[in-house]
Amino acid sequence: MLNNDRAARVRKNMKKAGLTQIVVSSTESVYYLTGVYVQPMERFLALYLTDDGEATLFANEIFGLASTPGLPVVTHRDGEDAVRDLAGAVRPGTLGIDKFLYSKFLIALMQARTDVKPTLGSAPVDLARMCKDEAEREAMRHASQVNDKVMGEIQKQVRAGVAENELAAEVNRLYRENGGTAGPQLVCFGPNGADPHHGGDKTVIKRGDSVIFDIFAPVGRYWCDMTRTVFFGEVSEKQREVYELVRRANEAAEAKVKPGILLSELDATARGIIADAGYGPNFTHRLGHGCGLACHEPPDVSGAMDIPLEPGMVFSIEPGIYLPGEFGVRIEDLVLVTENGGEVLNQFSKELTVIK
Ligand SMILES: [Mn+2]
Repeated sequence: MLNNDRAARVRKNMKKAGLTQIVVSSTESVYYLTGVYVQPMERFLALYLTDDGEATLFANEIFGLASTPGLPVVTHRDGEDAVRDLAGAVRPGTLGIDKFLYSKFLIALMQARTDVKPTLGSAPVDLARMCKDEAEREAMRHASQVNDKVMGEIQKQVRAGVAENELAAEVNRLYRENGGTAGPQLVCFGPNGADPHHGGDKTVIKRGDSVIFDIFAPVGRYWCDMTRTVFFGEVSEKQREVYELVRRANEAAEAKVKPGILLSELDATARGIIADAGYGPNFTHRLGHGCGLACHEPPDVSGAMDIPLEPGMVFSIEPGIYLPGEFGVRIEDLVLVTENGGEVLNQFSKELTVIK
């Protein structure tokens, strides 16, 4: 069934972008518009949407979508030309293409229809997805409540002799117990925390380590994503200083969240606090990323994004300081932009915590 409210928003965005027809192929975007959730792997799935009301799903018959109520579905079989039917349906002229459509399908489409001019066409759906509607806001709140609970449980399991990958596996068990799905959790001890994307390996905890938990999973269809850093056994003066600095950067950026503020201003706020203390070069990534049906989705929260916050946006605020060979600290919450401010979706404490 086509979600008419969402399709109307996408069509409005198409008009602004000067697009009369688009092909939507990412799993999340097709789900957003139709409620159909399929991960097609190497096979073909595409929703063709026009500005004048047409909406047709093109899908491999193996997905079992032939009788989807309220949505025409054109199926093909394995071994057949997967884009044949779509190529027959699109109109001459400019055609917006999903950024995630495989080039093998795009090139086949271009060869079949030389009168069609493909252009990047994800923005109309991305911009609609960026501002969550009421049902989505509730789903995001729920996912982050689950994350708060998982964070509380996993911190109780920090103990002498434990390895990163044991805790990572336990995080996934806790997600499954609470309606979430497993994934590659980031659990980093001591110097491993200086690599922002270090995954949990066999490293065993040592007294005085910082312990980063960057944990994320879809709960239902919507993602949570939160990071906390704690210390094991004891905390040094330098660790304390860096921790409080990151926390101040996180809280200062969160306090600024309201409609109209630029995304780049949030990044500048956190980055300025860290740079003023001399750690600018050690904050190596953007402040945050949009989160929703995908863990990472528009908007970027970076210095390059001079676009204003709008109600319904959900993104992470996750400053970090990374000291190679020593330790790392990152603190991350998801924040929802409300009509007149910001709602931090994670309630889990940011007080400096030393686990004995
Ligand atoms: Mn994140």
